[in-house]
Amino acid sequence: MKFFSPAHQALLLFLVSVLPIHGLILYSGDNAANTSDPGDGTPWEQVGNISNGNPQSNSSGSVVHLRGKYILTADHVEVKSRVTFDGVTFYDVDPHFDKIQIGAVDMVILKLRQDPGLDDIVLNTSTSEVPFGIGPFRTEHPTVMVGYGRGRSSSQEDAGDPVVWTWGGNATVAKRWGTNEITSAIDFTDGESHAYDGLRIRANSGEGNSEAALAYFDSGSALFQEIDGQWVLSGMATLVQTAGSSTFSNSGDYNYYVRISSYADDILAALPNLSTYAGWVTDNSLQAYGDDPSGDPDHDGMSNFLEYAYGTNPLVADAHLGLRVTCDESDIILSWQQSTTAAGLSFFVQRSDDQLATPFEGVAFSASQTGTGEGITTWEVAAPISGPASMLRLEVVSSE
Ligand SMILES: [Ca+2]
Ligand SMILES: [Ca+2]
Ligand SMILES: [Ca+2]
Repeated sequence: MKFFSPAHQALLLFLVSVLPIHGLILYSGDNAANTSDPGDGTPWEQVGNISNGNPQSNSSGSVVHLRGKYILTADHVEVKSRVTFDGVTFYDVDPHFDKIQIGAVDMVILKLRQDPGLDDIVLNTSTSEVPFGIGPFRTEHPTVMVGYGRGRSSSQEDAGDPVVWTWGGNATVAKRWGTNEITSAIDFTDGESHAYDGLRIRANSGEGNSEAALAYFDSGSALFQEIDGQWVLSGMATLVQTAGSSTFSNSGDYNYYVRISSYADDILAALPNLSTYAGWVTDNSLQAYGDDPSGDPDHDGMSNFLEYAYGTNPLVADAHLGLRVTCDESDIILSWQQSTTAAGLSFFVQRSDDQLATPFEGVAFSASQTGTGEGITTWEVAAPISGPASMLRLEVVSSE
């Protein structure tokens, strides 16, 4: 593909300027406990809640941020319109993106309209999630559950012995963390056509107040582990052993997660490749608005291809971020930003000294990088003014 910046059409010399499932239940039972970042490196900020805008009243489950605009949740979680990671800022779920199920796993990828600006999650690829060895030789990784669902019933004051906390009532939906330990890896089927490699945890007594179990709206929530000094996503919550309550004892309730290490490659392969035009089209849901490279659905004068190359938004009029032109006494100065994600692009400055009567030719001006930004770099070329009327243009060529 090859495109020219439309700004060249007005680029006459001497122009001064051209426009150019369910919250965690804690063993301690406290509905208000563990509702802020544990501060141990757990990727707390990456877990959110999916709702129609009010997690307290219309939540359907939890989500885990993957990278960019993409999130994971359980297939059985109803897709609703909004996601929040902090209860303050809400992001629209993109209705033009068809959720991607990973095989027969109770796990899907959804897409947000906007990038929440969170770090990329690290998916666990090690099969050492399950503790091994016995006694003093036992090895286990620090394991933290983070869910954004409803806590225990606030009307229940005594959990009894063994400890049985009931869910729901007028408990609040909030992000919570708890600790646990993986007991085993299992082949799992749920009777609803899902079959997958799973991980199992057990709600135990005697493991401290932060020992936790899944509850309402924790489906799609995260099981993080610190493995070899790095916090990774080892599990995504799918099921609990009993609904409506959590039993903590030596043989307490089981909770189930998708074993991420079995599917890390599949998850990453399912995401669009943002270094290609086709992947960028998917990322921007341009199929719904017109994805032709020469199209201009936001009517800002920049084609979709140039928006891809410049790293601008194809659905927002932001042509001021594309090619800009200024002059000083001796030079025309072209400046622009370009995407650092798009691959195989080359940018060439070309000149015609006779108002298009002669063909444009490449000129030997080397662009210098003037800065970096979120996903972009900025560039500038100073071209000496010569002749009575010259035109410059920027050619953008893709190797695709
Ligand atoms: Ca346990
Ligand atoms: Ca446009
Ligand atoms: Ca635009």
